[in-house]
Amino acid sequence: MKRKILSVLLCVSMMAALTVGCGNGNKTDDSAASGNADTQDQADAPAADGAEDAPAEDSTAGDAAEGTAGDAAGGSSSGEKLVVGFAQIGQESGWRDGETMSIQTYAEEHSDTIELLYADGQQKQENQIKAIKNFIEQGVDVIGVAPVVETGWDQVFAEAQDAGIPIILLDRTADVDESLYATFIGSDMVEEGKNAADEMAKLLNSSGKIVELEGTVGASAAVGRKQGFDEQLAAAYPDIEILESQTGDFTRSLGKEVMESFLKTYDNIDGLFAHNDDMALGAIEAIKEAGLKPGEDIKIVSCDGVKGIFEAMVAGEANCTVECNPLLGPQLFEAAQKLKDGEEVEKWIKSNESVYTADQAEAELPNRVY
Ligand code: GYE
Repeated sequence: MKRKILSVLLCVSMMAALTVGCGNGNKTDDSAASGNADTQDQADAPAADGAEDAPAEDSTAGDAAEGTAGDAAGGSSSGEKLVVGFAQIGQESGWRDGETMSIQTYAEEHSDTIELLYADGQQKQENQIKAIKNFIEQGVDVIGVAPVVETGWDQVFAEAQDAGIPIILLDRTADVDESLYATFIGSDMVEEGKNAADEMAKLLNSSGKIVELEGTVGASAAVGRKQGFDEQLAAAYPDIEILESQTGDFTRSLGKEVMESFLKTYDNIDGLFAHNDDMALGAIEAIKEAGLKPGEDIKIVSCDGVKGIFEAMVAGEANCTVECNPLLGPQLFEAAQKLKDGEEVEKWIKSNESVYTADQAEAELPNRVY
């Protein structure tokens, strides 16, 4: 009896972890916690909190996907509803919470026609792979995945292909043969890196010493942004020197930590390029704690366009953000529906985005939704 209760509890907690992606952590946007209509009750269950704080156990995402898919796949691929399994990376940044919110909100608003199975990979590729395998077992119509790193996807994507389930890559690319995925929906990371270099050059009058905080090692968003930034410096701004470049894993806490060590090593830093705003926000704290003025003593350019960096720009503590649009929910489900209906989709569905500087921040801040 006791065992049965325990297993029911476990199941509820796993389902909660799956459906709400462990909530939105301690990030800013409350709406990120909203799951689709059918799973909202589970999201509200007390067990969801437990799941949120649970250590990143390897099996969590995979098992959770199994737990919920039974429910959701009830009408599933053979039925009327579009059933999409989405293997999210985790909750490393405000940007990612914005993307999760966009996907879950769209599914919730279209719950009469859409069923979303959501898995939070807690930053681990193995969890994302487990979730994809579970989606295949459940026979979803389409699988969406934001690949945490570029490599290591061939086998599981081939399994999906064998099962006749198209793969949509969201926001990050995977280093696989083009035949293994249907489309990539997201930004041009190399372009973002180039834009960041141009903005840094404007701030430094094309000359100075800078440090770089890179994103997750092996993630396409980090690889592309670095490539674009380096290429543009080499091509147009030979007098800007990168003193050191290190990963901050796209998180605020590591951004702060690595910036602290940069500040201990160098006393001549003119600028910081951070691959995302969260790391820049962490670095701003480190710069202030070191007695310097972020945005003045050290110019700051980062990518994403989250609310927090607009606030920092308004406060004069950051200089520029190269926008990267996370609100990809509508495009994800539109493409998935087309694929279910056997229609063609473009191989790369590009996002439209801008560059914002500090002088535009106050006017733009009220418009930011993530
Ligand atoms: O810039 C970063 C997030 O893959 C484009 O991932 C995305 C990046 C985004 O964690 O903040």
